[in-house]
Amino acid sequence: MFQKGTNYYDGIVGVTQCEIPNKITFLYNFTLEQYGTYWYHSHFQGQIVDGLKGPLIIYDPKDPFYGKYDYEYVMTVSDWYHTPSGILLPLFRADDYRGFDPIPDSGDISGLGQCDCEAAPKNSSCNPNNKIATYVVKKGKKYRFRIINTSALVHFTISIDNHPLTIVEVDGDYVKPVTLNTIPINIAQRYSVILDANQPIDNYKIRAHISICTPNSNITINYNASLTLNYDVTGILKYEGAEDKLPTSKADSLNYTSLQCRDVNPNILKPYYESKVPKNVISTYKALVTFGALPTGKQVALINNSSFVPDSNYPTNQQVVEGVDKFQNAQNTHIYECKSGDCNDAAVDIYIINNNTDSHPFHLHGHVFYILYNGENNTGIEPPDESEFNLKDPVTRDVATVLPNSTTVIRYSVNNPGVWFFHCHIQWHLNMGMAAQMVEEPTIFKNITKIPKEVTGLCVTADLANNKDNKKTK
Ligand SMILES: [Cu+2]
Repeated sequence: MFQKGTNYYDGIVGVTQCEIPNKITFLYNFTLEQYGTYWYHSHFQGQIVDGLKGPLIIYDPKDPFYGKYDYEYVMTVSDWYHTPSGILLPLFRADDYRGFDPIPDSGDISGLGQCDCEAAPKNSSCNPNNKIATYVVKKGKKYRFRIINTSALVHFTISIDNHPLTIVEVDGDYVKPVTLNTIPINIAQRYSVILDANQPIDNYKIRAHISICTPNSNITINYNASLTLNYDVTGILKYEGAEDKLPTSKADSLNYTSLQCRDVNPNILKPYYESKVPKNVISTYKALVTFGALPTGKQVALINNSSFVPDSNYPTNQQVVEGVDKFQNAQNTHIYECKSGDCNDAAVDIYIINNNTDSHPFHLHGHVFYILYNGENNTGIEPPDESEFNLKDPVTRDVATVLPNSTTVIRYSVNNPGVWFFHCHIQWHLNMGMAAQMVEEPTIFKNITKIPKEVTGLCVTADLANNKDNKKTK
């Protein structure tokens, strides 16, 4: 969300607040300036893995697609770990761990998934007879599905047999309708699609295919799950009047292999409302994304050779407000202010230069960005040719996938003073430090911001709670 004027309610430990201690209630109180399909989730430790997340839908009274559909559904797709993050994360972040990202045990559609319980981790709860996510439709009606990928690790390709899907919204912004049979959706991305229930009354398969876009090896945590995981998560599109039985429909053209770990081609998405790409680029941030190791041997993710470590007791935005203007390397700060030219037209370019074989869904807080350039597979880290940038009609998003050994270039308007988190949305990569902080207009931010006591108070409370815990263990 934009969080204009309320950067301190953006929810990131070490960036905009201290953690909320156990048993403390904290109210996020902010003004909405956006409409569309969003979701809320924790970024603290591995809480997202344990399910601390949910959809957040904001209805637009002037939605241009009202009247183009009759009903709507929210459909989340996600991976699911049967082992709590409290066990997974310490194993994953141990100095001597040499495997890759922990593998989920199953996938689900709107919280319902099927799992081979024989293969589930011992002592984990597993229901072999879970219901299948079912969406009931009436023949002759049209439905808007708001699809959200709330995973920790995996990418999905989604299709519904015999039903093409017309995209009308991407990450909260409307686009000119585009009809596809299969929708690739990376972590944290959202699509609204319109489905026409114009087929014979029957049950049709919803197919949500899992792709793991990072390598694994037999020393990866939960590696066995990669062998037993059901990569084809299914749901049912059930017409009213259809029998209660499993669908026997066939996939019409399930062409997911070419879409795995990718976005919907940004070149086919066009903004619904004309918008002018800002031209006064006041700052360019070249973010080289790599993996490496600390002297201790601990594996880390790096941006420009620095692994992000949050200052959990003194959030960056509080530091800026108190006049701090120099930050440690591990803070991965990028600071910019508009000092010349038309500041209403000011913009920042981020080159996400991916120098490894994973693909990464990068997310920027506080903004939507234009996708100027989406590099293709394995073209290396050479700088992209600026003449290929789309400055005319690029789609806006807030999560973009950067492909393996490729560069993606995004641009956003400098219109929201604050400290904005920029990070890979693969939870495990975030835990490894694949993140940076955009310090936007610090002078203005300092002058206009008074951080509420409830927010700064969290730091004191967290301190007290930690001290108490320390005493207990002594
Ligand atoms: Cu990543």
